[in-house]
Amino acid sequence: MLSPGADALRNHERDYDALAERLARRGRRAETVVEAVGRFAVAVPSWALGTGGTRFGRFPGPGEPRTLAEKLADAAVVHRLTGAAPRVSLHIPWDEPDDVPALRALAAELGLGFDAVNSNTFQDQPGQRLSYKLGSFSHLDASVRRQAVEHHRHVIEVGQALGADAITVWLADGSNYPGQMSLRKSFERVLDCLRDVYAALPAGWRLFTEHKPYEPAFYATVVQDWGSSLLLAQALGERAQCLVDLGHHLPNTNIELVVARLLGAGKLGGFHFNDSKYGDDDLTAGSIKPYGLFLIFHELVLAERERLAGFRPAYMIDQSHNIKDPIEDLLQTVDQLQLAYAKAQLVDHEALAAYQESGDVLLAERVLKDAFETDARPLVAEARRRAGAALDPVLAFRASGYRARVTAERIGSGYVPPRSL
Ligand code: PSV
Ligand code: MN
Repeated sequence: MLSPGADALRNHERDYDALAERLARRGRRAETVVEAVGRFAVAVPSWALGTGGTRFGRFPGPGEPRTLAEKLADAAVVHRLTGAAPRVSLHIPWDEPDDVPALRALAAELGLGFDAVNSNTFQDQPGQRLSYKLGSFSHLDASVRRQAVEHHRHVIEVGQALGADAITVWLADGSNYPGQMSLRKSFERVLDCLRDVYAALPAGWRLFTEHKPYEPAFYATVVQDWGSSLLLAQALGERAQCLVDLGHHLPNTNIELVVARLLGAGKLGGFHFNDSKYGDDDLTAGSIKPYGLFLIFHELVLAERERLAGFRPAYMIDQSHNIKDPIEDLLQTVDQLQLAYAKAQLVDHEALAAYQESGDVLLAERVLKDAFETDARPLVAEARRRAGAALDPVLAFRASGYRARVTAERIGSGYVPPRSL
């Protein structure tokens, strides 16, 4: 247990008791929510532990991890302080392990495991034989497609050796101009290649198809929307499901509705959590549209309560930490996800169903608002306290001196102290 200090603990207990009493008056049990939050877990992406880059440059912070082992050490801190981030999602080849058994042993020592592995056929790698400039799975040249499939087989092998049980496939394939490629046939070629990858899945593995409307293919992306993603998952088979990255939607898309549709089809495989204002901004989850995040979790909690067939979502983060300390940003993110989940647990489902039935629009909406507007932070803090984690992960991290310690150790991490702020 991370000692929060006597005052902080006493204040927390008072806040928790007051909230529990208030909730009891509304017929909700604080205990039930705390237990549910205690079971919530989300994977940390290996690529988010270093500072992200923009087209304007990359500004690494002090003490950045230089190696995959150092990334795991940082991920373990996120887990220790939140109690909710026990797995890491690797991106290959960005984080290709050179000694897989050693990495697996190190992860186990740190109390970590591995979640879905991510492939990369959206960038040409040094020494790569054939270029993906004009696509990977959708490429007209069969040898390029074969190379891309081979890469996926390799990613699965690495994942299997690490104890992962899923692969997420995001393709940048598409076109920048009308006429560049056949809209129909490019999709068929992608499906053909995915069939090969699907056939290579080890027992118990799932394949997640991740869509994105644009970037880098600005005219027509092959897997551009949840409809295309669903077509692929349905054509592939039971172990293929769709992954929803919250930043991969055109402006104003009703993402909770997309989630509901995929749930209804038994094809909701998982999430890449983040938030955005304009596009695929990869900002901290809950930082821009917290009500939207809550409504997504409301759909997930409904599915959980109804024990929906095939409901086993893989929760992962996919963010780019450009100007915040990556560890702190991840701590803030996990906290926001725990909070949205806790609030969704506070919904009075019986009342909601009754208002829906009687057509009382205003009170039905108010049930959701009541849950969303409840300050659920003491419930989340209590779940973390019981897990031996921190009441306030960001403050605990700052107080721990971890960043200063690793800054002294990680010589050559690329950090250049600013001349002035
Ligand atoms: C693409 O924008 C994406 O969301 C995919 O999940 C990638 O694997 C990840 O970001 C990193 O580029
Ligand atoms: Mn993503």
